[in-house]
Amino acid sequence: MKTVITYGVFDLYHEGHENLLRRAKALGDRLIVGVTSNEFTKQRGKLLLADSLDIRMANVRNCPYVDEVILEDHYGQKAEDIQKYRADVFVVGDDWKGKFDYLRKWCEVVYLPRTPGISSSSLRTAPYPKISFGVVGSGRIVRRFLEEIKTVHGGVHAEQIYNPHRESAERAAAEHPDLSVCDSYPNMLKLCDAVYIASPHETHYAYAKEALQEGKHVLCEKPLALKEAEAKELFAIAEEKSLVLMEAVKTAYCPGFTRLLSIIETGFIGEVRDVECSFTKLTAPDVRERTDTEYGGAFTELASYTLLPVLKLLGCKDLQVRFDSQFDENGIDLYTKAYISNGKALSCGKTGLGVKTEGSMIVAGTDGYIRVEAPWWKTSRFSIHHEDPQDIQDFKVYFAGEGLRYEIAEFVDRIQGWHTSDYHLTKEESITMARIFEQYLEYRKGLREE
Ligand code: C2G
Repeated sequence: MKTVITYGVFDLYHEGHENLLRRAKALGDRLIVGVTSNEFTKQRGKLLLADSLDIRMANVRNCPYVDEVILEDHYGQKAEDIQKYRADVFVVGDDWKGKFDYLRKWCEVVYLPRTPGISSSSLRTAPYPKISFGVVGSGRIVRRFLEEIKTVHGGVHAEQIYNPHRESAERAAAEHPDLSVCDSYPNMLKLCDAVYIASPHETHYAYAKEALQEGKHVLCEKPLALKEAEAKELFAIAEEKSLVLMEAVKTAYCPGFTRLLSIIETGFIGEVRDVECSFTKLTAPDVRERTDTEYGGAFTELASYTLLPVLKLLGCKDLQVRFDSQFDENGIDLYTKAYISNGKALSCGKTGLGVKTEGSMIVAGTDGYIRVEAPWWKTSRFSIHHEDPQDIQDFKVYFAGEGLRYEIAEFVDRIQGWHTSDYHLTKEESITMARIFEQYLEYRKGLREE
């Protein structure tokens, strides 16, 4: 009995896959196929799968050449499986030529010619309407966005860029040949399907409102708005026009943070009683966030992150909010502690510019606590601790690149209708954040008037 084994994602199952499996089976008597899990597929950079895992596995199982289907969910599994199943031959398409030679230690390795002219990613792009992004702003985050959007399949392209300071947009476009500079925001809105707004905080609301009124989906950098009423209005327009409006707090969409929350929800640390997290950044003194006396400062720049776990774990209702800030000579806050409680749990979110502290997060509960390693906002490693100091459970969840790909992929998923839930960052949470920003700016204004 000669056993052949192969692996694949098999998204949007097609003749290329079938050809591979037929030729693989011809090399032996039994063919085992490992189908890659969603999480492991994402770890390998393929983000936007069209088929669910059970559809992908069912398609492979229904193939007449396949005898057994297993799930591939971690690096190193191929070596384990080949020994476990005593596979005689490992087969894969020759787009992987050389990548699996190390398996020759256990079995024959065969790279078969790919079927030309077909691939899951081309199929994934073809049937779905292309989404053309217009980008507003051309600062640091835009450069990261333009790189990250390339990792999101599904026909997603940034094609226009607008900045009132045209020369800045031209510099960004120079680095991205398929990006054209628009001379006005209304003109850009005519050319795109969705906008990514990454302009200074105080302009977000107006840009988002105009885009929504023009029927465009909006992914807006945090903070979406600095007033509760403005945030409410934006979501109302989006709902009325069946448009997607998302606040781009990248942590909310990354798999590690989602895993952290679901582990806490399952009761691993009992009832949450305290959330402490920090986000501080040492910057040059002349950057926007340290010179704009009206909208700059540590809290408006970074508190979208520190508010996220607090609102996720304490909820958005009946919150008591108090601030403590240290200001520079211009009344800009360099270090702010936001104390938020809901009658059952406490929290302290620390934000700092020009002050540096540990970027970790601690969630304290009645049965133990979770420590999320710095930078907690790129959640990838966390551990659960109990009374017994030896009783520690470690978790590691892959965080790809700059992490913007997760919010972009979710934005595209929701525009395509592939999924509609806003559970990663709900409307209520975005509106509550805007309310807390509004409270902070009133607090700061009050202190300046004293
Ligand atoms: N394939 C092919 N011809 C195509 C498309 C795919 O022969 N036109 C082969 C691939 O080479 C692979 C198999 O079909 O051997 C599954 O392809 P994918 O689903 O794209 O999976 P891939 O990401 O290539 O997975 O770790 C090994 C990988 O898991 C292979």
